[in-house]
Amino acid sequence: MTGKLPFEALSVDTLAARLGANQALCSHIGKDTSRWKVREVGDGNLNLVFIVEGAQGAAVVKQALPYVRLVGDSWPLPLKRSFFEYHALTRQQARAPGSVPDIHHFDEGQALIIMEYLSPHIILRRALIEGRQLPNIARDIGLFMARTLFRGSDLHMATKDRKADLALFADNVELCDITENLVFSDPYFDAKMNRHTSPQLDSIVAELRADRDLKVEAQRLKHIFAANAETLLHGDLHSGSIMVTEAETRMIDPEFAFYGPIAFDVGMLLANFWMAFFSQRGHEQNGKRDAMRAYLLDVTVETWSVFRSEFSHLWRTERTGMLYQKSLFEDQGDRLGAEQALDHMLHQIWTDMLGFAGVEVHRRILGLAHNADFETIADADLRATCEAKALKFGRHIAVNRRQIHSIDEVSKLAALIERENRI
Ligand code: SR1
Ligand code: MG
Repeated sequence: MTGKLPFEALSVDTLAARLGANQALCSHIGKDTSRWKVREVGDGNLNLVFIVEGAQGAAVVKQALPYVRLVGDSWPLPLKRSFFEYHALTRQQARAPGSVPDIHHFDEGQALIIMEYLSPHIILRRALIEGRQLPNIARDIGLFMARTLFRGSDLHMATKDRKADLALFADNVELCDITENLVFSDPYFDAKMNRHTSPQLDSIVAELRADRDLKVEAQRLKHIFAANAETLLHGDLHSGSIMVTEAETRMIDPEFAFYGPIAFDVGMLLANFWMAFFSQRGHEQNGKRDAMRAYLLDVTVETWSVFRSEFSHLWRTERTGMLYQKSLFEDQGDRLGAEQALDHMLHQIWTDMLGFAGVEVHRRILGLAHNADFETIADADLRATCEAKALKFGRHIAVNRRQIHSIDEVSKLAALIERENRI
């Protein structure tokens, strides 16, 4: 297959014939296509994902479709998202080595990426639903976020390179548009594709949509998201974009990558841990989940703490970009000035992170793209109880984000809301 052929979606039946001559794939799995076994395993909202096993190994073939898979061809979506995913993966690999799958091949015309098959990894969201406590995720994800977000910004990069990258990723318009609508606006009015657990949540949903403070805050956050081109974001860093084993953590799927605020990735990620926390009650039938709840709050505390300390370390050791130059601080013996600027920056990230987390929680319960943490709770009353608590929590951290000063305070709030009986 070459990039010059017209785009054609792969299928389980055509993949071996179409990719049988692909050197990169053959070198990883073996060239005898009669021994290839192909499975389509995509369970995300947008793309095809195949696992191809051959005599010598396995690989993943991910292909974009010209529409949103979740909705169908009534919602066209450009294939170029595969280009942004490929370029984001190469940058993440350079900035946080070992944190993403190895890339074997990229074909822009066919919008496909051939990459390392991660095994026995599973999707983090699934592990958390099953009640598994993974010991390394907070450290691994905290480091990934600090390294990619710091090293992709004007704190570290030569500004010429950053501006070139900014221009490259600025074309990821349609995927930004999805986030701008689905995260920041649609949950707060009766948008066409929204859905929620009904009738159980109807009155709460009506209250939230009439909540002026919340709507204003969501739009302030949307403004920050759209206007603060601070660093190269993963752009969709939720627990469905992370693969894990007991020992290893890898980030996948950065097709929403673009230059945006550092706090966005951090907020989206922590929101998904908080949603996992509030959903545990719905998964309790096979044993109590008290320890799992405590674990999840510990994970949020540790993730934030690792992020903070690695970001601070990079600030002190790799601040080579045009922002907060050492010539203004350390070189004049003013180390405290640099620390003051760092505190200021971390405070801003903290405050905005809480806001982004709050709206991410809301959109997963009120919008189009729900998450399995809640969706797999079959009893609608029980699901609504979990969701209502998460909605209340999300509203509190979004609207009061400037008055919340520590992650322990957020853990206490989550635990308090979880213990409340009434929704
Ligand atoms: C129409 S796409 C819906 C959601 O799926 C992706 O994973 C992103 O989270 C997006 O918002
Ligand atoms: Mg995805």
